[in-house]
Amino acid sequence: MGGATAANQLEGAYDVDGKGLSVADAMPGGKQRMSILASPEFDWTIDEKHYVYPNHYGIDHYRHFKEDIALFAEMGFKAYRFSVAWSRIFPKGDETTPNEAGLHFYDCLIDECLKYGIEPVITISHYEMPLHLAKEYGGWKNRALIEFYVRYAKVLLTRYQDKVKYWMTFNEINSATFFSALSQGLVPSNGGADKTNVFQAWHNQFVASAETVKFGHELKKDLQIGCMSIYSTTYSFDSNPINQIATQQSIQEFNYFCNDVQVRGEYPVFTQRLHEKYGVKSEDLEITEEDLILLKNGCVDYIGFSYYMSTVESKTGEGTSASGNMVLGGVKNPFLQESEWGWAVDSDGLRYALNDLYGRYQVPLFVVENGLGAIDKVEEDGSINDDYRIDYLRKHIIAMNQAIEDGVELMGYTPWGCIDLVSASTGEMSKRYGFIYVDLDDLGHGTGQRSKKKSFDWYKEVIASNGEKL
Ligand code: BGP
Repeated sequence: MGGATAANQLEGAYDVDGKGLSVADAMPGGKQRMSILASPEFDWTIDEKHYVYPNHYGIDHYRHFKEDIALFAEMGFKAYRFSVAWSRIFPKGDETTPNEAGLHFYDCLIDECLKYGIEPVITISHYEMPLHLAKEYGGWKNRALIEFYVRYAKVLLTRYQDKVKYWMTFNEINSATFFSALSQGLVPSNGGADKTNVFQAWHNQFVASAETVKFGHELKKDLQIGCMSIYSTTYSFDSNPINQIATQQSIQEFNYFCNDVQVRGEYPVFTQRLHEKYGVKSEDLEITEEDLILLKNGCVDYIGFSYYMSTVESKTGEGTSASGNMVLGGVKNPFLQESEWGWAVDSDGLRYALNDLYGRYQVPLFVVENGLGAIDKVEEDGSINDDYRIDYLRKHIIAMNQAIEDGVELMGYTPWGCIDLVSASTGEMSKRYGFIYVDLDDLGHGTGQRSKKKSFDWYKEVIASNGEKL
C-alpha cells in the first residue's frame, strides 16, 4: 500500500537542469484544456501570453521531494508509484546521450524512498513525451519513436536495476481512445486522432513496450514489468440482448484490446471488427512479422490499472450521451452517486474489475490508481475534513479485500494523487485527491505549503493494519 503520482503533474521545474518541454508542458489548464482534449485544435505552440500552464510549476515537488517523501513515510507507505519525465532524460527525445542532471534527480528521489523502506514503482512514460517528438515526428504514429523510447527505457532499467524492481511501460495506454494528444502526441498539425493514426501509434507503443520488457528480463530476471491501462466496469443499458452485445463490444475495445496484446503477446480475435468499426484498413497499418514475434517475447509480468468509476453503455444506436462525465461518456447510472465531475462512484465495480481481469489473464494485478477528485475546504483552524474521500477509499479497500477472498492475486494498491497535484483532465489544482493538501490554486497562486488532511491519519492506520482497520 502506498500512493501514486506522475512527474508532469507534480514536479514543476519544467525548464530546469536541462529538461526539455513535454506535451503536458504545452497544455493550458482549465477550460482550454477541456476543449483541447474534447476536440483538439491545438498546434503545440507554447503561448505564454494567453494561457496558464499549470504543469510548468506543478507543486514544485522537484525542490520539495524530500519533504514530500518524508510525509509519505510518516503515513507508512510501503510503495510509491511515480513516473520519470522522459524530457528530463532526453530533452528532445531523439538524442543519443542522456541528460545526467535529469538522471541525478531520480537518483536522489529513489534513494530518498529507499531510505524509508518505500519500494519505488516507476512508470516509464506517463502523459509526458517530449514535445519535439510530437511536433517533429508526428508522435507515436511514427516508428522512429520505438527506438527513442527503448533507448530511454534502457537507460532507466540499466541504471536502477538494483534499486527498482517494479516498472510499467506506458500509463493508461488505452486512454488514446479519448486522450491521444497527451498519450500518443497526436495533434491536428500531424494528422490528429484519426483512427488509423491511433491504431498505428498503439502498435508502435506495443512494440516499444515488448522490447523494453524483453530487455528488462534479460538484464535481470526478477524485474517485474507491467502494462498499465484504465479499467472501466461497463454495464449494459438494459437486458435487451442487442444492448448487451454493444456492451460486450465496448468492453472488448476499451478494457481488453491493449491488455490482450501486452499480456498475451498477440492481437485479439476481435481486432478486425474493431478496425472495421473505425474504417481502419489493415493494409494501411505497418505491422511486420518481426513485430509480431517481438510482441510474443515481451509479455508483461503483471497488469497495473487505474479504476475510478464505472459506466453504463448507451442504448444501441444512440451513441454516447454525456453523463456529465467527459472522460468515459456513457449514460448515468441511477443506482450510483457521482463525483462533482460526473464520475460514478462504484466500489463493487472494482471487485468486478479485479475478478474480470484476473479471470481473463491470470497474472497478478496492481491497482495503481484509484481515488476521489474533490474540492476540499480548508477550515479556519486549517483542518481539512475530507470524510467523503475516506468514505470512497474505505469502500474500495473493502471491495479489494472481497476480490482477494474471491481468489484474485492482488499485488498492491497505490491510490492516485497521494499529495494534491495538477489534474490531468482539467489541468487545475482544485480537483484534489491527496491525503496531503498543497496550498496552491488553479493559477498556481499560494504558499505551496503542505498540510495533512483528515484522511492522512486515517490512511496511516489503514496501512499499519494492512487494510484491516478501516
Ligand atoms: C488518470 C491519470 C492520472 C490522473 C488521474 C485522475 O487518468 O493517469 O494522470 O490525473 O487519472 O484524473 P484527473 O486528474 O483528470 O482527475
